[in-house]
Amino acid sequence: MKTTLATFSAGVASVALFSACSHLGGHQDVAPAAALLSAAKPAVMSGSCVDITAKFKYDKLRITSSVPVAAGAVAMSGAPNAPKTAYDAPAHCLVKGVMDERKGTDGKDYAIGFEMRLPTQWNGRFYHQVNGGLDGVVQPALGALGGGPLTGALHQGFAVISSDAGHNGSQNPSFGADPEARQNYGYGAVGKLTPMAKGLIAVAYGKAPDRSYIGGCSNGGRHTMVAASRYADQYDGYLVGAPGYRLPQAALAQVWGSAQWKDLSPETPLASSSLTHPFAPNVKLPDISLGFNAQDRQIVADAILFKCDALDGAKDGLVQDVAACQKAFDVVRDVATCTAGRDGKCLSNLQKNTVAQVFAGGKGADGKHFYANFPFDAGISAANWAAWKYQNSQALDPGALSYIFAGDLRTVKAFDSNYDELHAAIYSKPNGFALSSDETMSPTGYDKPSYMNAIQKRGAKMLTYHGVSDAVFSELDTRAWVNRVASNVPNSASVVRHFSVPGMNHCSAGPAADQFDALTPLVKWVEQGVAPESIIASVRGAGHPGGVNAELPKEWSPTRTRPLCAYPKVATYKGNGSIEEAANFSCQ
Ligand SMILES: [Ca+2]
Repeated sequence: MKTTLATFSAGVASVALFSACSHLGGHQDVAPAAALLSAAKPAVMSGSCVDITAKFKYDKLRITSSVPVAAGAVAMSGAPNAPKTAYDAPAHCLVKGVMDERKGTDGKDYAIGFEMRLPTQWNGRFYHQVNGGLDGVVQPALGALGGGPLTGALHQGFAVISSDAGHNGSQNPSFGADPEARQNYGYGAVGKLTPMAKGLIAVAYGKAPDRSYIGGCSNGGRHTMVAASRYADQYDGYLVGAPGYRLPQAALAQVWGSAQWKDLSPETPLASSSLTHPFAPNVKLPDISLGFNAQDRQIVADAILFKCDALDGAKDGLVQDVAACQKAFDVVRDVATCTAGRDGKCLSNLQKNTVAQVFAGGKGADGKHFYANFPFDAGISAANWAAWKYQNSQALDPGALSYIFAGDLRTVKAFDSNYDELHAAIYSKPNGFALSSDETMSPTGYDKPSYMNAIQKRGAKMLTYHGVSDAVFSELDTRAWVNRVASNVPNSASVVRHFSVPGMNHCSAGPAADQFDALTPLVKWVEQGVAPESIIASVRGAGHPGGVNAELPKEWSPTRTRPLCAYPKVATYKGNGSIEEAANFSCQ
């Protein structure tokens, strides 16, 4: 890591020099420093909630309700008895509506359902909250941020929109049969809602948003990255969490992985399986976790920590130096091999080879990898890691490939698929569709993301974060994308900064400091020109108002904090002071 770091710093220094030269008339190939976007100015809502929506007219829009909401805690989801926020949301106007109501080619009714929450006292900013999974549900437009729900964009005074991305029905992928619904899920809904939302804001406050942001995690991170490639003129700040920016490829790696785990698992009668369907708890799934069970995963986590924990200067249960750890750790070499049965300290050669293959991103008969490799990290021990590898890989990914991700409609089942054919289908154009699944779902030109030049030129910024122990979307894939930006955009650290979250699983959880607000530093970067070097994160220990993380190691302080460092820097222990406090670490 030290060598990489030195190279990186030298690169930044030389770009800075060239930029200085460009003011003197030379080196026009290097982008000039972007103009600083002015700070948003607050405003107060003009008129009542009902008045505003009555005044607002927009093509193919139907407002279904518009009601004032008093300041106070609000429900965090639409589920009955959903928990409420730990904070008071400001007084706001809640507008619900639909756009583009139509009949699909499959005969079903479609629309882009949304809600907007417009605070009475507005901070002058718009936040497009893009949601996770397969969308299909209008999640409350709170602009929730990482970890426990301690803050959110609405709480901070943003006007927030959230949508179902153009179809109704969470976790039901059948909308993929309709080309427009598939396109709306890929990118179209964000494109159609954005000008409408800005128009409603203009009516509500007498001015359009001064600054606009978009953000989400998982599929929401994907939406955000896609928006940067397709709607670069619409947003000033992009908050990208755990982006599934190659969602079809990741889903294929998941389905392939499920078959590898099954091959490792002793046959278990379905009736006695302890694995259940994540969305239908009464439905049992073949228990493919038995071949690499919780104890086995802890063995690997311990071996990773043995090799990598101290590389950042502190044996604290967190592997901060992710890159160095990938070089230092080899699962086949560094985990003891069982000579008899399981003894709680060893794995069989077959187990180790399977883990290595799955972490390599899967591979077809043609030798091509389906997806990125995954980093080894201590969060492999956690429940969320297992849920993605063993449950969602059987219950979610096959359906998504069948209807949305693998070109033409087909039936993909867990365990018995033709992987090479599926892999090719991701890149083929299905009958009746204008784009391949890869083109529909992914940022345009993500292999050479020169579109980030446009973002840079207008002074917009992108902040990415990703849990290193994310089991479905690889943190190394996000690093690879950031590295490709660096190859295509001069002084790329002036437009994108990435923050790894060691130990964290998919968007939250795991043995990690997973509570942080990345939106505030993004706003400061966009509107004040202060580039984030680190973000302070905390664990959710006993009594934490954002909800306790039950998987924190017992020896950690329940109030531990850590800096998340801008890649490629690493949070490094200063050598003295409590290892429970962020102040005793620096980004090196
Ligand atoms: Ca450490």
